[in-house]
Amino acid sequence: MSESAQFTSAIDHSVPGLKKLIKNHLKFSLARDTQTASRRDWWLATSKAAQSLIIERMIATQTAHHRTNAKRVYYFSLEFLMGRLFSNSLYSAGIFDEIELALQEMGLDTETLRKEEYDMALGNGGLGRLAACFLDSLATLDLPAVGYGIHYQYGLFKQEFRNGHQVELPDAWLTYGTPWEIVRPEHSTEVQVFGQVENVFDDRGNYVPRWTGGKKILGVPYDIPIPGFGTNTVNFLRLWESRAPEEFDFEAFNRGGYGEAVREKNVSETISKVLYPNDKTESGKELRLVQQYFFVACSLRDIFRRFRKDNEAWEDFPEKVAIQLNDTHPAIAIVELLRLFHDEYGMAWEKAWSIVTKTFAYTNHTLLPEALEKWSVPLFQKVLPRHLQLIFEINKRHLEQVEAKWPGDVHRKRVLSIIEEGHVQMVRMAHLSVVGSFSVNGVAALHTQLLKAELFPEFDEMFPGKFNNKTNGITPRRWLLACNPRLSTLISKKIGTGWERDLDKLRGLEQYANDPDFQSEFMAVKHANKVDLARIIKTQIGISVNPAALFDVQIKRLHEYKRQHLNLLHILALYRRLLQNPDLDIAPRVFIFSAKAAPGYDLAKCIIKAINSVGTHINADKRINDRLKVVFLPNYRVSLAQRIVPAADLSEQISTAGKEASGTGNMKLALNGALTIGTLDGANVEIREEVGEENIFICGMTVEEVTALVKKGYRPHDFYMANEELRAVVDWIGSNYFTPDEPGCLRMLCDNLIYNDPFLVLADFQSYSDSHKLVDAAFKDKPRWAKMAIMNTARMGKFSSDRTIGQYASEIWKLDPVKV
Ligand code: H2P
Repeated sequence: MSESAQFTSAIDHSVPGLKKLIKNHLKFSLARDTQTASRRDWWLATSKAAQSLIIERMIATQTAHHRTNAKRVYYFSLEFLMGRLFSNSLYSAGIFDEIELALQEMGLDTETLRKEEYDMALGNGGLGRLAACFLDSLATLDLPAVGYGIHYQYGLFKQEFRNGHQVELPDAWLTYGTPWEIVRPEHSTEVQVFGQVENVFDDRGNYVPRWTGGKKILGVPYDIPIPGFGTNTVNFLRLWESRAPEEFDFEAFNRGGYGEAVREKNVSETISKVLYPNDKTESGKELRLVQQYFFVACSLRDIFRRFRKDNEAWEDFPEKVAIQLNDTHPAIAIVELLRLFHDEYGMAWEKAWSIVTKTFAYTNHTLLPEALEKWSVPLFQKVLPRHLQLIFEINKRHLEQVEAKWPGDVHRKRVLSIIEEGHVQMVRMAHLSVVGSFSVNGVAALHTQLLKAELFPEFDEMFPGKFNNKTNGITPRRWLLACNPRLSTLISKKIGTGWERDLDKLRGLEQYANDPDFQSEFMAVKHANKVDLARIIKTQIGISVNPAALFDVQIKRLHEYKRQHLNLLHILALYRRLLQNPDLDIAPRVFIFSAKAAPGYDLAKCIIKAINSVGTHINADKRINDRLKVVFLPNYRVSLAQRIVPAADLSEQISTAGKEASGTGNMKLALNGALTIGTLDGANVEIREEVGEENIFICGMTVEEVTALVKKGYRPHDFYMANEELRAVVDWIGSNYFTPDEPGCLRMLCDNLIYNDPFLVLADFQSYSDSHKLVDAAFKDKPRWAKMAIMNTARMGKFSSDRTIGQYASEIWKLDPVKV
């Protein structure tokens, strides 16, 4: 471990001290007095008070990292789904209780204030949220780290429903600024895109290719401090905003053309304008590539500057710098680093490439072919002409190695090539990432196994040992401590604190799983959380739900492979059973969905419409006596998840086996005492290992069964014909019964199921439906359910992102903590 720096705070952490600090911010930063301050003012002033403590530690941390010339990890990600930072900052600053008291004395509370904050929604789903959990763990484990990404002006779209259809609205989260970020104009940096490659004489008289004539863009960094929990370390997330290098063209302005004068500026600023939704459409491809290059190019320049402050020799670069690529989105960094060394610093190819391949590590998050990024060669030629040349050279050398290993093996060369041949040549970014990184990891054991066996078997053979697994995790600070104060308090009362930094401690709860008193306390917490959620549901969408019912939750991106429509088929089957047998004895259920569909993804949008229409119908049907309710909460986001997760009884994790790389919602829900109904997919497999078979409901086909069925030729129509109930509910969807005002609008979903069904929904229906009967029986047995729920919470220790990050640090990055 490196030497530690001294840290003493200049700020008074007592309740009176914090009260004064908040009031000072109200007055001097916001020009308000206590009489006229709005709730937002109080939230801002309290946030700024917390931020002062955090910043003090951030300065100390950065000094310590600099003084010890520590190795740092740089987490490159196009997405950081941070959510709200208020509660997290208070907990991490170690002043949550004091602030709560200080606010109380002024007639306020944290619960009301935190709602004033706009979610920082700079991500689509699991991948972006994982990055946010990782930042939290890195700081908590005292690991020197910087997150790098884009300062999007608009986050993921806001979702509304109109007549059950998704409508997308802009997410202008920055309109009134945020108290958490600090602009760093002094670290602005210039990069270029487009242009051409010319041969010129370098300063040693060599005639060499140079990238010239491109469009210049200025990157301006904004820093968000990332405080660790229970430690002084504060790392930061640095997000780049794009600007025009010159404010605007004065010459054009003087000629009278204001529009012309600011046009240049607008083009440059477009780059950091919007986060791309996880979309399948072709539109905006060029801009997306420019975004990717822009942020990695800025970040690498920033890393160079920091490295050069404390180091002389470039050979030492991998000793001081590890760069983790969060999916292939930042993979162009591999080529840019090579270009900087080789073209700009005149380093020989072999040496430059050797440093590059000791610096990068790549995380793969998906096996779905449509999600593996490819850029066409003509597009590359236009946006990054020199990089394209370098990619061809990297590929040439790579294929020479393939040839050396497997002489004459054309097939191997074709599958291993970074360039995909075809009508239009494509650059395979995943291949580039594998070739340019020293480590490639999957995000759950099963995923990594499939990564090696199915997606990259030839690469695994070529680079033995390069592939490894790092099962995902979630931060217990946000996903238990902050989101579920009732359960956190109960846990700490029972087994003491310390679990927030060592989640395995929750095992201490196991011994109380059969204790009737503890069971009733545990379930009382769940009930109170359900009452809260019921209130939110009522205010948001006007539906009354019974908190005693089973809350059955599916919250995640809307995607065909995640199979929200399988859930819907089961809801319809239950509804039909109740209509045909009104005395059917089932525990009342509330089905809760929340999800955004990518704007260009028609089938996903159709599934939303179907759930909403079926829900409206069922919720209004008096005959079933409130035994079923279907709720779709609009605008799914981190802060909403934080309200749903603590209130869930059942967690739906029903992707087709082999398709969900890991899942992290499964971990959040189980940690908060929800039981999982799920397929043997992603991290569900490991959750089952941890909680035990008796505490989880597993259903559906295994990966092997899926593979066998697809190989044999899957015909959904056969399953449809063979199962009367299934046929009835599928036909029901397609029949206009639920959408009389919009005939035909669910036809696409129905036809897709019967004639296409690429994710085998119909094949898994019966098993899923049977499994739900077991859920129903278990829920009616209150002590049994309570025991199972407690066991889930108690056995989630493995899924702390602290465990995950600990493994990345020791096994991939070789990174030591620095105590501040
Ligand atoms: C993805 C995968 C998840 C995985 C997550 C983080 C891309 O997230 O599909 O299985 O857990 O990355 O590794 P998501 O589907 O939630 O957007």
